Amino acid sequence: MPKLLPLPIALPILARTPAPTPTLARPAVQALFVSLALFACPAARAQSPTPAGAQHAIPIIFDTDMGPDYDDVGAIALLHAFADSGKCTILATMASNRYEGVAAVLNVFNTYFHRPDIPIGVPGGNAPDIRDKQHWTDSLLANYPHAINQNTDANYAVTLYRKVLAKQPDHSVVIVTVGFLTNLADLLETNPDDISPLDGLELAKKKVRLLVSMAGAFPRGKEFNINRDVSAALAVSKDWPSPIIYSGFEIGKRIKCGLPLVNNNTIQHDPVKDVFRISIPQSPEDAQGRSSWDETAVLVAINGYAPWYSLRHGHIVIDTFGSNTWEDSMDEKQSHLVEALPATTVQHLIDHLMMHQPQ
Ligand SMILES: [Ca+2]
Repeated sequence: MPKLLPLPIALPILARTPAPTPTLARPAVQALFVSLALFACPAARAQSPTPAGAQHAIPIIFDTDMGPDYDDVGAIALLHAFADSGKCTILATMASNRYEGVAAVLNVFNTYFHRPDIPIGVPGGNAPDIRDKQHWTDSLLANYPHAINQNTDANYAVTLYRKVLAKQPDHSVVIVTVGFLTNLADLLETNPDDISPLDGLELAKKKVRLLVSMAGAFPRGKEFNINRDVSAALAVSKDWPSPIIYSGFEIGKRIKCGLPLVNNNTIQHDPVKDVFRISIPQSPEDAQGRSSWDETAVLVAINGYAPWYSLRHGHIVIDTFGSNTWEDSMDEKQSHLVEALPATTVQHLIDHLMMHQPQ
């Protein structure tokens, strides 16, 4: 399923964002060190030791539609690779897609990477219900262990968000969404309860440091994650209290990943490899690898945006039909990524991290 939907007549053809961007606000040295350290490892196993002086492990919540596209699979592989390197602690994995089996698929990956007990959330009935056309989810559920079988075995995502956030230090949590904004919009609507005396907006304001979201297209477009739950994307874009970094459609589109993993004969019985092995041959447009929208969001959420990207500050403007534009402003909490290094640089990094094997 294409990530970019047909544009309405009123919008011009999508063009890449020009890059008159502000100077990077944080040092690029740490992120560059990490990328070079990763490339220095000759084995398939992606060792990425936390450099001396690096910050503590980032508490992170991963919110994904886990299909219909399969870049979500690359994204969760990166997430666990970073967790194994000590760069993040995975607090929860949330689904924003309610097809039956999505919780079990998340549990497959968490189990494979030796974290079977990571809490899993599933959305409410207002969420999209969209399966993968390549049937990689069916293959995973048939071939890999998972203690969770039904979505009803998992938590309600909004309740899990409240529980997880309530226990974390103030302004510490990073949320990365690579699917619909359904759960976050629903969280904002929650009232005080026995989990927290704060409503959803105040809880997010107190606990969340950063939201990184693969959503939108810049400077304008009509993108899948926004279009499939427009009301949620609108609510989050207007009311979400923490800084937001958007990774737009144009960022991941040209980053084609997966072939080195598929062609690596030393890696066997790996669910990440299986998904790319099954799916790449089914689409001619994936002949050079699958576009890596979701992986970029995880990379930025954990490693920061530099040196690969700079930020363009302002705010996203979403219309009721699911199209978006961008308005520049240096005062805004929102920003979107702008390419600062060639897409192939990120491609090599993502390809390497996707070959990470569980520790
Ligand atoms: Ca996704």
